[in-house]
Amino acid sequence: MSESRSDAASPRAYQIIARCRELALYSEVAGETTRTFLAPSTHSVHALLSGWMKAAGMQVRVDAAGNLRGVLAGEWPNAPRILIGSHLDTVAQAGAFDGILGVVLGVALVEELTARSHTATTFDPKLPFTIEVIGFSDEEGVRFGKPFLGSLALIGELDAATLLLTDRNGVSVADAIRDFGLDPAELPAAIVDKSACAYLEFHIEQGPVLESEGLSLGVVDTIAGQTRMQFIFTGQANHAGTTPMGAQRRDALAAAAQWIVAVEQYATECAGLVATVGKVETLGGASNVIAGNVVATLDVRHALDKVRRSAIAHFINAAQTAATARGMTVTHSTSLDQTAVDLDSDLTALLADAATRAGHAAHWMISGAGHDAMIVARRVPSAMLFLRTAAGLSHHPDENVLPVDVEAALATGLEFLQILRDDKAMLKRFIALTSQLKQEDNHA
Ligand code: HGY
Ligand code: MN
Ligand code: MN
Repeated sequence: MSESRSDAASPRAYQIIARCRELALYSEVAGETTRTFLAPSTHSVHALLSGWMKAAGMQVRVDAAGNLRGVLAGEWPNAPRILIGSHLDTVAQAGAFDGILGVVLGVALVEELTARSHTATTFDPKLPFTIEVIGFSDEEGVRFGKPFLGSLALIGELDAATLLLTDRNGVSVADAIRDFGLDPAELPAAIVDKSACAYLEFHIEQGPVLESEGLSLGVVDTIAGQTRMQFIFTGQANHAGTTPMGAQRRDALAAAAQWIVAVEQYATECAGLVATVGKVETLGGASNVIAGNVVATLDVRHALDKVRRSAIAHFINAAQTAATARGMTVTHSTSLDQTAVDLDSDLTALLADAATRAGHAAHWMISGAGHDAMIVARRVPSAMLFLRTAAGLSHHPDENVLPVDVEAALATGLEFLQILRDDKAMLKRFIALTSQLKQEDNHA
């Protein structure tokens, strides 16, 4: 069922888009949107979002991992807590919506709720739950090569080894936290409140599916597992003009090139698998020098972990073959090995029901992109609502969303909260599910 794009969108939808574009101006590189973990520009993002959060009646803090946390208290202390969040960091030369849209939409939901209940003096929405909107400090993993630093802190898994990771300037995660004016010793206070019982993440789809279906919204049943690796091809730098072609050359870039084509070919022939060599660096490269050392990244994803793992074994062999053929060596390391995550089926069904009640079909789909929800889901039942991405383009400055789709997401979010507000038994189920997750984790 495709939906007309002509549905009217409220001023709130246009405001949400405008706010995302305003936040996108805060960047560590002028003229583009590049904002990595706790870059100085994050202070400005925190200030702008905090202003909107406080104006909506929320208490605001920044936790020791640099997550921005806005809380609208429920009717009574320790009321069940609904988390709504996504990430504030971006890839290099990003668009204006990946991550940040989920945070701005969370704030807009609270504004809608409090605006509807605004009395002369205070915001008093009398909600049977607390709402916590979270802007995670790092999901992309660009600065330290390890993603999800913010959501790992939320579930208490930003561990000592991770704090020691260093960026390309030798700055550790712990020092980056201190440089931002925070204290790593305070990380335990970043752990999600035990009253949390549900997590909702709005996010652009970042792919072509909803666009091809002519739909505004999708709900995510599974987030594909992903592995991020680094391969180092070690050959022999030599003179490009005097070294004959063939056995005397140890050309690391030629070996990497053969491997990259093999990766692409295998992935193309394996249904549902994606494999990407996104970055290749020739160490000390020059046009008249045969490449001696090449570092290449590899990103492999699939909804089934066993398919992803056999693909990785194949790629390691292919690298070995390309190196051995040239009398060279190759090594590899893994910076992320994240299993596929099924999101909570009850909460996702409730979200799909909310979309229907808001007048929108929600397409059930797999997410090829990773999201904070796959981390939060370890502790709290989680669900994701996807918004159509114009032309399926993302991780690109031209990334875009339609006002009509933002409107659909906002209406769905309000219906989602209304269902939880009206159906106490439903809320109790998610509270029970959360404590079950905690027990499973304690026994793990
Ligand atoms: O790359 C991803 O999966 C996401 O954009 N972090
Ligand atoms: Mn991204
Ligand atoms: Mn994202």
